[in-house]
Amino acid sequence: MKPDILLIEPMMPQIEKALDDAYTVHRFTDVAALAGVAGSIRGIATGGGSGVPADVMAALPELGIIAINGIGTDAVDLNVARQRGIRVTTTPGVLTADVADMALGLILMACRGLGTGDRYVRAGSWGKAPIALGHTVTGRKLGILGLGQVGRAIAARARAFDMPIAYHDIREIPESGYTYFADLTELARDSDVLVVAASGGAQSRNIVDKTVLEALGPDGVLINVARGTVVDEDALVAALQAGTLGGAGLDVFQHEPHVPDALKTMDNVALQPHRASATVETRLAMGDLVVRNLAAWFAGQSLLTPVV
Ligand code: 8YV
Repeated sequence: MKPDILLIEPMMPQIEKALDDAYTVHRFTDVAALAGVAGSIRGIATGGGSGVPADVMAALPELGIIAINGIGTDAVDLNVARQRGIRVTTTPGVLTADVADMALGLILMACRGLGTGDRYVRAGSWGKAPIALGHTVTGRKLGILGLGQVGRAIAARARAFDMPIAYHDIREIPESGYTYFADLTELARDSDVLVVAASGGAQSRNIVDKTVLEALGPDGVLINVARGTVVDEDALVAALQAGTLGGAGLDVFQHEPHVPDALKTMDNVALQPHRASATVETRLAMGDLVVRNLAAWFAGQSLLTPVV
């Protein structure tokens, strides 16, 4: 008999097939629908943004492993997992390059107005109406909030654009060679572009606040490829509306899939639907890690990429 697992977020067809081959996969709709099967579910596959709602975790007494198809653990209560002896895995490494590429893409979109130009051509405005000039990316000062694997990959790419690089993190990372700011507001004041690459969760909630955005300033650009919760979204919208912040490039939001309407009307803002890791190649590699971590746990073997 195949073991029962719960799939909270859809994955690529090849990955779902591998799961279906090995398990009886219950596709999540709501917690009430779990009533008949809750007692037999021992594993969960989920996304970094979706995580595992607390009531779902509480409803599964036999749960032993949560395999996250992503690197963010902020939507899974790791303390409860530890207390209950539930293992948790993520997919580190395989998505770093794509997420960093997205950060650079958003910098180019926001500064050079690539979305604006695309809309202008499609609307047939070329030759009929003027279009605003963009701003140079090369040489602009880059601040990175969170110098983990993704932050460093963003820095490596930005160096090819001759961008001087500084960062803020919980602690200095001297071997990085980049300029450290112990204070996030000071980093923002020193930066032309501030990229958020920090983990979500209680410790980082709304740390990019009104003060930080003001320090970034009317010519500054905020990029977020991490978690919407790191940025005070109301303060961000207010700063963009007031012109105290120059622009933004956002892949993540506080209440996905909700995006504040005000942002959708702004030409100095580039928007993406949380898809920094959404390439065929990376999603296959991520899915493969999910499948192999689940298989290892059900076989009683060492997990490949555990966080708990
Ligand atoms: C994915 C993410 O989009 O890595 C994460 O934590 O949020 C993203 O890579 C997500 O995990 C898929 O739902």
